[in-house]
This record gives sequence, C-alpha cells and structure tokens, in this order.
Amino acid sequence: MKVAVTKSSALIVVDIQNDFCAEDGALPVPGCRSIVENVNKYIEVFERRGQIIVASRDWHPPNHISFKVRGGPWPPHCVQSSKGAEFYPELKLPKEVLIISKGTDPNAEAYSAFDGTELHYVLSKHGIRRIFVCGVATDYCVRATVMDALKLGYEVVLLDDAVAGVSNESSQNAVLEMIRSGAVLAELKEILVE
Ligand code: VGL
Ligand code: ZN
Repeated sequence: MKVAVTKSSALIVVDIQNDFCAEDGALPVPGCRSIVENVNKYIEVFERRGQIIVASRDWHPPNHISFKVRGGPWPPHCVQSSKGAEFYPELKLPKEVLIISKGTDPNAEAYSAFDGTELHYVLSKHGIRRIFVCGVATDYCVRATVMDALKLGYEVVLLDDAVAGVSNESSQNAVLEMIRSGAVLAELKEILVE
C-alpha cells in the first residue's frame, strides 16, 4: 500500500535503547540491531520534510514494578540514567527530536508511549493526525503505543520493515491485532514524500 507523509504526520521511534538493542543489553530484543538502518532512513525522510519526530524511551526507576524482584516479568532494564537506558548509539536522532520518557512510576507498568506522558497533548497541539510507528518491541511497547493511538483517533501506519519483537509468535499476533483495530502496514518503498 502506498501511504503519504502529510503535513499532519509524525514519526514515533519506540524504545531503541541499549538494553533492548546492544549485544550486552539487559533485555535483548532479537532483530533490534537489524532494524536500526531502516529506522534511520525513516528519520531522514521525516527530518527532510520537517515533520515531528518522537523518540520514546523506557525510563524506569530502580524499583520498577515490572522487575522480577517485585514479581514482574522482566529483569531490571532501562533504569533511569543508566547506560542501558541510553539510546542505542547507531540510532541517528535529529537534534529537534521530542523525547518521551515512559514507565517512570515505580508502581505502574506503562508499555505505551501515550501512557502517563504528554505525547497526545503535544501531537494534538501540532495538528498531528497520522502517526508512523517503528522500533521495539512489536509485541509490547510498539503494540501498546499503536493500540492507544488508534483509540485516540490517530491514523496509524506500522512500519513493517522497522519493527522487531521479543517473540515471533506474539509479534505476529500483535501485528494481526493492530491491523484488525485499524492500523495499516507499510514499508520504506511504499512511503510517498512529495
Ligand atoms: C518493553 C518489555 C519491558 C518494550 C519495555 O519497549 O517493548 N518491553 N519494557
Ligand atoms: Zn520496561
């Protein structure tokens, strides 16, 4: 499907951080490093056109509820101000990037970049109606971000050649769920920029 980057479009890059992407990351997402090249290409497209680029980051306090010591499913990861929480160095973020930190409440899991953040406020203030989503993990934060965006009334384009998930099966299910809920899939060669 061909889809246009319009004046009311924004790019959302989800959680390309060391703990998910680096070889020695605390919670490696398979395939994360292999999507970074395409993510950078999308960033270039939006930057050249002057469209808003958002980078979300998982930004947990050291005692976050999602960590195993507190009965959660995950090893400690993306702890605020740690090396693991930094953006993966090969990700080429523009200097005007809008950084959205999420998962900052010690007692609440927040997979979605809209959950407890100013993202919806900022995007609506700029008249954004269509968002293009890439990053990790397809089956967690990408999925939650896309589902929230659809509920909030955005048109959502999932950038299929620039997402990676924790597990194949749950990622495939997540993609189907996003499509059923109204998201469309596109890849780099289908993006129209006038
Ligand atoms: C994520 C697991 C735990 C993600 C964040 O960014 O998808 N996954 N925290
Ligand atoms: Zn997390």
